[in-house]
Amino acid sequence: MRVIYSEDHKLRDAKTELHDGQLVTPFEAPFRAEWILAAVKEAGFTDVVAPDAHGLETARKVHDPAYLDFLGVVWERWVAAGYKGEAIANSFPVRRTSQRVPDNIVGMIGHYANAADTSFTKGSYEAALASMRCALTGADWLHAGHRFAFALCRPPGHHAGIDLFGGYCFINNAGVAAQRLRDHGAAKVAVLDVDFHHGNGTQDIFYRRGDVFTASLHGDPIHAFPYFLGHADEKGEGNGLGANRNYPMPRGTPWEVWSAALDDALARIKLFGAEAIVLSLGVDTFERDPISFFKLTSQDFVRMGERIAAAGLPVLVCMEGGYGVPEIGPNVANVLKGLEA
Ligand code: OKS
Ligand code: ZN
Repeated sequence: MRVIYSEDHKLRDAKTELHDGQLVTPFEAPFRAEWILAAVKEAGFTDVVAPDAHGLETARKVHDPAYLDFLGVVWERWVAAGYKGEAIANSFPVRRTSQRVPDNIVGMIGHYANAADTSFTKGSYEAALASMRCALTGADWLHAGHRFAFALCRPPGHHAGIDLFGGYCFINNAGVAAQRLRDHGAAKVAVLDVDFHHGNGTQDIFYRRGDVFTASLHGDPIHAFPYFLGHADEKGEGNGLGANRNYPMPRGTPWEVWSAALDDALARIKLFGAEAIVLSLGVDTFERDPISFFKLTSQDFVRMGERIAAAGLPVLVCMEGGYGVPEIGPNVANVLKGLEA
């Protein structure tokens, strides 16, 4: 298992997250990647490399190029406007409003945001690029004939849509990696999202495409972020009809229920004919995660890896969520152990 990790994740070190009516220190913080890196090394995954110097060519195939341009300039525009704090969207295009992009930076950031929790800060763009490069380097590792890679992506990516950031995500690392695998010649690819939260960005990117199957297991959006997407009746459109599958689950969901959904998703990925799986791995399904409500145990993460490996496909693991508790590291390492078992 090759691990791809960049120190540049530390450039994303926001001080504010709008959470339950207060500006708090973000859950998605640099210590997460440090703890995960330490735990996977400790578990024997010592083949750790830095990402290759990829540009934005692949990202431009899954994101709106104007959105990527926005990510590159938003911080300097915010500073030039004279604002002192971190850049936070507070006004959004919603029902019955124009989708024209405002020139005003407050309007522009609202246009490109799907939530106000995620502050944009100095260094966030550079960190997001490094995170994307980890995923791309992992995709290249699979293309070179290897069965597994772990892209230790930070910031995460699965809430980043075609032209939207939020939920701690800016560039959809898993989506970019899936595109890279397609460009390398894989006719069909699957993105399997096991993070506690629905992969709304990934779904958005591939919803009308028949070449990339997307499946997400998550807290029911009636109760959980991202609230507005992730229901079981969202099955894809046009060429993508039948290539999206959602498994919303209730509070307190344990392994027995969760793993039945996993088995169904894996069966459909096989039936679809995917040649590789990009695994959006969040360990916020853990029973003591501070912002989620499933009941997976540390041992369940080993089983998760084993079941996914049993599908017999190459797997690129991309890091998504998992917060607060020291178990995030061991839980990630357990998935990797299960994959290689
Ligand atoms: C509100 C918290 C919003 C939850 C964001 C979820 C991020 C995540 N302050 N996505 O997978 O873990
Ligand atoms: Zn999550």
